[in-house]
This record gives sequence, structure tokens and C-alpha cells, in this order.
Amino acid sequence: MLELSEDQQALVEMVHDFAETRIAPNALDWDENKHFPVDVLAEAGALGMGGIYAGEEFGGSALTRSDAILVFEELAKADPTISAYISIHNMVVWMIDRFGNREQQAKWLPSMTSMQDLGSYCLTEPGIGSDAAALTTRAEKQGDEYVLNGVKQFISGAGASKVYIVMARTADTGARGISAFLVPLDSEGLSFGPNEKKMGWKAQPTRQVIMDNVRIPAANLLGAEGEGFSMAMQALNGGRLNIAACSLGGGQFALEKSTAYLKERKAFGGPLTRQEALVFKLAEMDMELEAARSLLRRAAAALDAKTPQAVRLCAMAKKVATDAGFNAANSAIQLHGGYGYLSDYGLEKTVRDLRVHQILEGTNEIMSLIVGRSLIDG
Ligand code: FAD
Ligand code: 2MC
Repeated sequence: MLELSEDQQALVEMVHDFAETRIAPNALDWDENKHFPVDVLAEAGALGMGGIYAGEEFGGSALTRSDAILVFEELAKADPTISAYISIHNMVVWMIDRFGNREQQAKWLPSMTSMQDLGSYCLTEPGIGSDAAALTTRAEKQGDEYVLNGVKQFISGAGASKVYIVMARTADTGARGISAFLVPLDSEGLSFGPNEKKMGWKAQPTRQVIMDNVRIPAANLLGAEGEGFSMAMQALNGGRLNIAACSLGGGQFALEKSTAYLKERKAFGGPLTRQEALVFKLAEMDMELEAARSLLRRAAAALDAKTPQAVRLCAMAKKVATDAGFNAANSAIQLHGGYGYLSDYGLEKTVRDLRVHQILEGTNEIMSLIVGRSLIDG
């Protein structure tokens, strides 16, 4: 069933109104000034976007993955960078909601579902990205504490976030020797690298998270020792859906802007919509986005239903949608001619923002690896 329910339509309208009024008018400015709008994120939290698929007891909205992708596509039409950060925050919230014990949920969730406090997800290290099970950050149990040492690379929200979920090694047994920890911002020994200079995603900070003998209570272990990799991967399944949705939002923005522009721009005695080659390009963008959207909804439904196909479908949707979104945004620059290259039109920003979706939350090659393995291994 691909049509939206009445509740979903109301959800989309609510997010659309918020994104149009609170995000879209500021997106170019936030990008230019590398401004991370924590106040606007808190407003999104007040509307229920800080714990979209977390339970209601501690402030979550208890919606489905199929609902969440609608939220992220709508937010991304206004700004893919802000939408994507809200997705990462939701991954962190979900891990606490899904795997935390009652004390952890009660302690950490209320201020996070409201987005008064923000979260970061710390898996990647300077020496490992795709081969995540080879991570080297260590956590050693000493009495009723864990001591963490290591460096996490490219951490979104780092420095601004209050809570860091850190995947660290507690045993030398590969993926099964990895555990997940809740590390608060004020931990002694925790520091951050400089905000990385990067192509896009400028409205959110990306920094190293450096742990030098960071001591945290043993009560901050999430789940049991050795379960961290599995939890991190389960969180990424949903993250991949959301990033796919962010790409569709950016791509849809580019398509709609291009359609309006070609109707208005005059050349060779009439509007550019008289040039069939250009209308075919719009049609191709529309077809690729719609095909990706259908696959994304199928993948979200599979994750909601917890079917065995879910991991494979999430990987497929991530690759197909992030490629479709990037291609649409890039085509939009061409359709706008020289104006597409100017920052004021918002399209070069969309290209810069969407480019990294093909790299993070599992590169698109890793998505092919997951799908390929599912064919070979069954
Ligand atoms: P590598 O793993 O070194 O890969 C290099 C190239 O080799 C890639 O093209 C890759 O696809 C290819 N490759 C590697 N292995 C294979 C294989 N087996 N088969 C085929 N090709 C392969 N990480 C976090 O944990 N938290 C965050 O919040 C976060 N935010 C990020 C924000 C930004 C702006 C960026 C750029 C990255 C972020 N990341 C984050 C890290 C991101 O997830 C990694 O960059 C990504 O997983 C790739 O890892 P890598 O950069 O080490 O590349
Ligand atoms: N869902 C659930 N479980 C998963 C899973 C998934 N998507 N992927 C792996 N697992 C489980 C798997 O079932 C296995 O469990 P078990 O030990 O019970 O058999 C365990 O994890 C180990 O899996 P593999 O044997 O497949 O491990 P391998 O090392 O061969 O490959 C790979 C794992 C490459 C798929 C994984 O490392 C990966 O996804 N790499 C990409 C890393 C990534 O996505 N990083 C994103 C960082 S976050 C980010 O970028 C942000 C912006 C927030």
C-alpha cells in the first residue's frame, strides 16, 4: 500500500509547515555561516521529531519507520543537512529506547526526545570506516567503571551533542567483542578535534571525538558486553532509510525548482518547456525519484514488519535513493544554466549536501556488498 493514510498526510503537512517557515528561509545562511541551529532543532523536538520511533513513555512519538521516511523527505526539501542531523539524533534515541534498561531510558531519553539535548553516533575511526567490525577504541572494565581510550572520526554533531554512543572493543573477538557505551559530554578526558572543513553538510559540525582515559560508570553500558556491533548495525538499518529519504527530499526540491524554472525561462521564442529534450530530462528525474521512493517505502515496511528481507532492502533503498537524489540535483544545475551555479539558487548547496549521502551511513559500495552477499549467501 503506497498511498498515504490520513494520519500520514497530516504528519507530512505538519512537517512541511515547520520546514517551510523555520528551516527553508534560513538554509542558505546556515550553510554559508556554518551555523548549527540548535534552537530550531529544539523546536523540531517540541513537535515530536526528536524521538520519532521511540516509545511514548519518555517523550517519543511511537511512529513507524514508514512514517519516519515521510518526515525526513519533507524536512530535506527545506535542508538535507538539518534533516540528516535529525535522523542521526533519532538513531541515538532509538538505541537507548530499544536497548537501554529502564533507568537508562528514564535518565537519558526525556531531554533527548524533546531535543533539548542532542546525541551523536560514534562508530567510525581514523583508520576504519567501512570495515567497522575492525574498530580499535577500547573500553576496559575497572571496578564499577569503564575506561575508554581511542579516537572516533567524522562524528556528526560532536561538540554540540550532550550524549555520545560510542562503539568500543571490550574483547578481541571481532564484531562480537564490541560493546556500546553512553558517554556524556562532561566526561573528563573527552575532547574534540576542530570542526572539519567540508564540501557540504556545513550547517552541522563534524569533528573527531577523542577519548583519553575517559571514565564512565559501568551503568552506562548499553545492553550487554559484546552486543554493541549488532545494536549499531540495527540502528544503521533505519539510518539508511532516513538518509535515503533525505536524498529524495533534496532531489524533489531540485525537480520542482527546475520545472518551475523551465516554464518561466524564455529562449528561442518561447519558454524552455518547449524544448522536448529538457522536458525529457525532467521526466527522467521524476521517474528515478519515484522509483527510489517506491523501493524506500517497501524497505521501510519491511523494517517495520521485521522481515528477513529488511537489511537487504534497506541497503538497496539507500544506494538507489542517494544516487537518484544526487543525480536529480546535479541535473537541476544543468537545467538552470549559469544560474544553477550561483549559490542563491540553492542547487549547488543541494548537490554538495547530497554528495556525502553516497558515502556515509555505509558507502554505496558497502550497500552493494550487502545486497551481493544476500544473493550469494541467501
Ligand atoms: P573507507 O572505508 O576507507 O573506504 C574507502 C573507499 O573504499 C570507499 O569508496 C569504499 O566504498 C571503498 N571500499 C571499502 N571497502 C570496500 C569493499 N569491501 N568493497 C568495495 N569497496 C570498498 N561516522 C560515524 O560513525 N558517525 C557519524 O556521525 C558520521 N558522520 C559523518 C559525516 C560526514 C560529513 C562524513 C564524511 C562521514 C561521516 N561518518 C560518520 C563516517 C562515514 O560513515 C564513513 O566515512 C564511511 O562509512 C566510509 O568510511 P571511510 O571514510 O573510512 O572509507
Ligand atoms: N543489521 C543487523 N545485523 C547486522 C547488519 C545489519 N545491517 N550488518 C551486520 N549485522 C550483524 C551480522 O548479522 C553478524 O551477526 P552475527 O555475528 O550474529 O552473525 C554481525 O553483525 C557481523 O556481521 P558480518 O559478519 O556481516 O560482518 P562484516 O565485518 O563481514 O561486514 C559490514 C559488516 C561491512 C556490513 C558492516 O561493517 C558495515 O555495515 N559497514 C559500514 C559501516 C557504516 O555503515 N558506517 C556508518 C557510520 S555512521 C554514519 O556514517 C553517520 C553519518 C551517522
